[in-house]
Amino acid sequence: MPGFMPGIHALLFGQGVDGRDKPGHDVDRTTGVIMTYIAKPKFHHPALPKNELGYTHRDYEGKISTLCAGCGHDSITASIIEACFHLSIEPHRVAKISGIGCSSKTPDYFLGNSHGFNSVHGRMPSVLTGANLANRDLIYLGVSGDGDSASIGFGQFAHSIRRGVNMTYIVENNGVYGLTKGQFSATADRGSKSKRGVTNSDNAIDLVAMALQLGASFVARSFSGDKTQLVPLIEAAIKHSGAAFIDVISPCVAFNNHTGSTKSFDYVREHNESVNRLDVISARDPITVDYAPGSVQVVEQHDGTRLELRKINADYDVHDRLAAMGFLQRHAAQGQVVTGLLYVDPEADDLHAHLNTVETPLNALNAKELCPGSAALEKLNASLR
Ligand SMILES: Cc1ncc(C[n+]2csc(CCOP(=O)(O)OP(=O)(O)O)c2C)c(N)n1
Ligand code: SF4
Ligand SMILES: [Mg+2]
Repeated sequence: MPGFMPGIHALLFGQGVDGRDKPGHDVDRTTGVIMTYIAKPKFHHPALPKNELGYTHRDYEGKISTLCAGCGHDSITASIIEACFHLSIEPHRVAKISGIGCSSKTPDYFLGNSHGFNSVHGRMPSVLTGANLANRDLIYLGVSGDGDSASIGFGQFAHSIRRGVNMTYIVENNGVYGLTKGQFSATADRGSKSKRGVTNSDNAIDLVAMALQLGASFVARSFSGDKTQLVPLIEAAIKHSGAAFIDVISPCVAFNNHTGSTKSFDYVREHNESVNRLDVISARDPITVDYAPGSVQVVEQHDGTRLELRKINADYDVHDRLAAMGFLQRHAAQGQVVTGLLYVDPEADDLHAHLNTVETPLNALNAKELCPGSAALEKLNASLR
């Protein structure tokens, strides 16, 4: 294709073509190695819908994904973009923090104008906690994998949840270490089979059960293949003030999408036990939805956001932590994957409230406030004697 090659050449070697950005490059500071990436074209259709800020979906995108075609993680990326677009979030108000894994690479593919920190394997929660303590004014989005959070980072996951860090913690759960070629992770179900036919003999860690036990004030599970369920769950988690955890079953098409896997597209579709469907209505939105009495539960949050839950399971109560734990266990024993909003405490507070920290982010305190002088230090020391 003669006309095609010069375009690719231009793209790879730095000359912008047809409105496309030039390819970018990052330099690894330790090795000096240049890693290239292909930027997305900036142009978009003038009729694309805009949100309250005048932004289109395109303003919430990132670089082009390098994940395998069909990977569930890319659908979660699309859902995060959609949720942030709907909520009219200013991208520079978001800090997206991840660990290591295919899942942890995804923050590169959304919110290209936000703050980002791709940390060490399993260390996303402590980096996020530190950033949150230094600047409470940002929206914290922690993105992790089942290996990242249930294996090497299990302790970090647990402590960030029990401390009530104000964040949306998303685990893109495929039951394997995708990036390192498909070993079983700690969330792989006992008895499930690897692509090569090996049976997993270890018990699984259910991160949703753990989050409930550890005191998360918003707990949900969803499926990367169900955007209708996932997008409002992400919106509600972002609006929630406290530790919000979402476990998203996200099939790995390369290593864990076969018969015998309990994290495959087919298995989750066949065993999905959804307890409710959510709509998020911000304080500003006119209320246009009108459900039949008895089929909807309204949860009002601190900031006036209303969560309207269409109950699929009429007996399910999202305010009952203990009942949620029992419900999960009973359905897991039958091989079912329970999804939806499983628990919420709309009155929850967060780590800043527990520690009684100052309202002002540390980066906005001036020198006098940070160093109030020896008399203030003397007074503080005296109070501790
Ligand atoms: C300290 C450390 N140990 C091990 C690794 C190797 N490693 C990289 S990603 C990964 C597992 C990733 O699995 P998961 O978090 O489930 O992400 P996925 O790729 O499945 O999305 C491992 C073990 C590493 N990078 N750093
Ligand atoms: S290896 Fe699996 S998790 Fe990683 S990008 Fe491919 S399909 Fe996704
Ligand atoms: Mg994984």
